[in-house]
Amino acid sequence: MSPAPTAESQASPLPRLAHLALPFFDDRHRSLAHDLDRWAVDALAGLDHHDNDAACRGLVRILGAAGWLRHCVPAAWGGASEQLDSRALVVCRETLARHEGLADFAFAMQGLGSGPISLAGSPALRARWLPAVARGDSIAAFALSEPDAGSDVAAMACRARDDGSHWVLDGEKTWISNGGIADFYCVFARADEPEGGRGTRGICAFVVPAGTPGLTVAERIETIAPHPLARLRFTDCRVPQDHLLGEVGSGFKLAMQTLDIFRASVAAAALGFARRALDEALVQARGRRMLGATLADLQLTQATLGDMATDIDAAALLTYRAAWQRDVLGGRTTRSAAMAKLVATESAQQVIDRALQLHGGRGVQVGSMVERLYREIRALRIYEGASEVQRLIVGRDLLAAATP
Ligand code: COS
Repeated sequence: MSPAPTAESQASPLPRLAHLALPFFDDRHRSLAHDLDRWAVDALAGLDHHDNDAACRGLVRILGAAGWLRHCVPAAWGGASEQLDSRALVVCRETLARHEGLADFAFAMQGLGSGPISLAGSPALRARWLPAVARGDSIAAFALSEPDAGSDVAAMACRARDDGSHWVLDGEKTWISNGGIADFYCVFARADEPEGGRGTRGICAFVVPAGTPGLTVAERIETIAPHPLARLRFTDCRVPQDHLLGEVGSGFKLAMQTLDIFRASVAAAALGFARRALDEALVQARGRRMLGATLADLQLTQATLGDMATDIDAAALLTYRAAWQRDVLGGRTTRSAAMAKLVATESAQQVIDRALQLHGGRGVQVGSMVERLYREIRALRIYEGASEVQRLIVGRDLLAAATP
């Protein structure tokens, strides 16, 4: 039996990128999207998902060799622009996610995992890791969450002790993307003992190279859309003093600043998945016959497609605004990034669910594109701050702004 037509096999290149004809972007962003989209058609076709570690390593390598990972680090260390360019990150993630979720993951983690070094690393740490991240020679990871401190970062228990010559880390980190395959981890741990065990002031950030004695992978974690993920254990894990990122106690703010940049890019990945779902839904609607017509002839289908496109555009405007605000207006973009992540991930879930419904039985068949998208999107409503956290951040920010 010949495979069902997919949006990929029927895509014409130009309308695919028409959504970037907006004032938020410069021509260089549009060119980037166009070039990456063309590259992805061949480079990502037929990716073998059987061994995710190998697939991920391979993706980092080819993304690096093709120059796309240069958008994950600043220019002074092999990057594409002076500072991390939020719109470039958004364009890359949206485009990659539309083609292949694991490629988006591999790209995103190079940025998030090295983000604290880009923002606060010493010249030596930057020179050691960032060019290698941009080339795809080193794999990065961001180790913030703990078994009992996911949304509530200030409740972290992982300890950092200064023994005079080294920082000594003890504790656990979990749900760490690239855990087990990363070459280094940006790890957050507390150097204080706050009353009640909760506080933000003593949190520090460190670079811990893989292979450092005392750092072990305690467990590999399987998820519904598999990617390398692990729980890490630190036992008397000693890193040199100069592996500290920024000042003692600046780790919480550094984590939040990193997330402020990358949350808008999570929104972009959700957009990429949603756009792919709409592409697939359009192919299905035009091709599938029922009740003596095509699905597309039915008003119910037309209304569904209308809802999907409208939700995507609304999410896109929030996402692009957040990235533009950071690049062009500067300052803190916590609120707009949170709004973008909240709306784009929640609405992408709905868009993909509608696409799956239009596919009927084929939609739940393992291996179909919409089935994959259905699994891919779910974690985005949780990682880098669950939807509930984004709502809380927006609400708090509103209240703070309204306080005389
Ligand atoms: N940028 C810079 N500084 C920030 C900041 C940001 N985005 N957000 C908070 N801060 C600062 C605050 O201004 C405050 O500074 P002062 O102590 O100088 O006043 C300090 O950090 C503490 O902030 P706050 O009181 O808001 O801390 P909370 O513990 O209440 O924060 C939330 C709670 C839920 C907002 C935080 O823990 C969070 O974002 N959690 C989600 C974490 C996440 O995304 N996890 C996923 C892991 S990566 S997959």
